[in-house]
Amino acid sequence: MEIDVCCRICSGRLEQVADFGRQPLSDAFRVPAEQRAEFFFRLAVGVCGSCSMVQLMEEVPRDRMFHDGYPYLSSGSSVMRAHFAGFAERVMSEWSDPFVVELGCNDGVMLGNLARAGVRHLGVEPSGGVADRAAAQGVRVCKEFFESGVAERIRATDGPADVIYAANTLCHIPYVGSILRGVATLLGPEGVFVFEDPYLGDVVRLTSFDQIYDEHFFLFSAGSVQRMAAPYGLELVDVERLAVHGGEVRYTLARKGARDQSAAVRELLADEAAQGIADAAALRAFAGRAADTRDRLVALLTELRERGASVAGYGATAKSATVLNYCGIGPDLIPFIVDTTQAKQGRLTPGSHIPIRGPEAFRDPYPDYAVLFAWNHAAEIMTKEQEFREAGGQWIRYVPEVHVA
Ligand code: JHZ
Ligand code: SAH
Ligand code: ZN
Repeated sequence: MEIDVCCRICSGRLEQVADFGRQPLSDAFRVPAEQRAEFFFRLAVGVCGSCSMVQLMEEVPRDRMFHDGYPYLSSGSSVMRAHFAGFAERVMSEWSDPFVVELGCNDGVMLGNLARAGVRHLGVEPSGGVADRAAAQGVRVCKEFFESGVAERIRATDGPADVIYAANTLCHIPYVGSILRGVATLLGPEGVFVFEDPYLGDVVRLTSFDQIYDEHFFLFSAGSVQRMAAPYGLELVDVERLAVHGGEVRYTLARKGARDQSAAVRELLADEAAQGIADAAALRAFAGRAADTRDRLVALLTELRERGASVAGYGATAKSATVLNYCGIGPDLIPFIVDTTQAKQGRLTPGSHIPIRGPEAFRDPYPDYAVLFAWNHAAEIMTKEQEFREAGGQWIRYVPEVHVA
């Protein structure tokens, strides 16, 4: 049954366009002996008829997702380490003696670069375990959820920020109004708020429905971001398409009137309008393609099991929770998943209860097929795992559609 849900940006009415059913917390990997019942919520997506923001219909309380045991480590990919080092380099070349604040700095993958260069900075990171890792490499970090009150305190003690940065964090925050109020408080007159998140256009184009899970509350587009920023005196002044994490956009906001809007913003806005990027009908079609992917993936894995082929999963991603639980895939179809994150190893995937093993299990011996759940890191993983292919192994991918290669 569909109930009336209001947009978290403008209070407009949401129209439901996709339903991925009952889902667990995507990053709640369970110890096998755990007796407590798992937390589930309804993963459905709606689009606002007024401001066009695409968002979840149900919110998961933030402390259930982000806590001292939060397992995701941003430094786990060499491509991402280089990506964030590149951003730090850019900040250092564009600003002299800046104050940089990062929301969701995780293990310090970006701020570590600024800390080593002696740039004044502060990370705001509520997940204690990853925040400790950032601190261990010299990052100044406060273990809190950023919101407007925290921004006021930082402004009072450290002064205005030149750059506020948030990678794969803003889209995680349903209470985004408090964040933007905080940004408006903390940002210096010429400062910029730069954030990057999965791009609605790429998710729809690639049918990457696994970008939708508890932590990804919003799916931004240039149009919805521009409308979201306006009430806080902020303007969208630049956008940049990023290839990382399966297709993202890096948005730059500045105080109204402080900077000119780039041609890239006008082009992306025009592009989105021409495509009808947030049309309910287009989003329903996307949901239909996701259902096709589910049916084909389950059919393929079932056939492989019947043929007696061996299958493993590669990358116990947060994204995989949506795939596994939406498809009803368990250890009968994928007996184990390998992952380099120590905190995930020896545990079970949420909801689907597939054991997670260290990367050495992959070649002991190689399976016949491997489902690439970390498909956004395909280039990095293919390079590292060339021997798997040479040994006759084949990758199973499901973005943009199910295929074996
Ligand atoms: P990866 C998380 O999503 C959660 P996930 C979060 N909501 C988000 O937005 C993004 O990150 C940024 C492993 N791995 O990056 C490490 C290998 O085993 O796709 C990770 O567990 N071998 C904050 O979890 C996982 O795969 C490898 O060679 O979907 C990758 O997770 C590499 C490169 C990774 O993000
Ligand atoms: N920036 C990193 C980390 C992304 S993980 C990267 O791109 O890889 C998202 C992080 O946001 C988590 O570490 C989580 O603890 C943090 N987070 C969630 N809500 C937050 C908030 N209100 N303020 C600051 N960080 C938050
Ligand atoms: Zn709205």
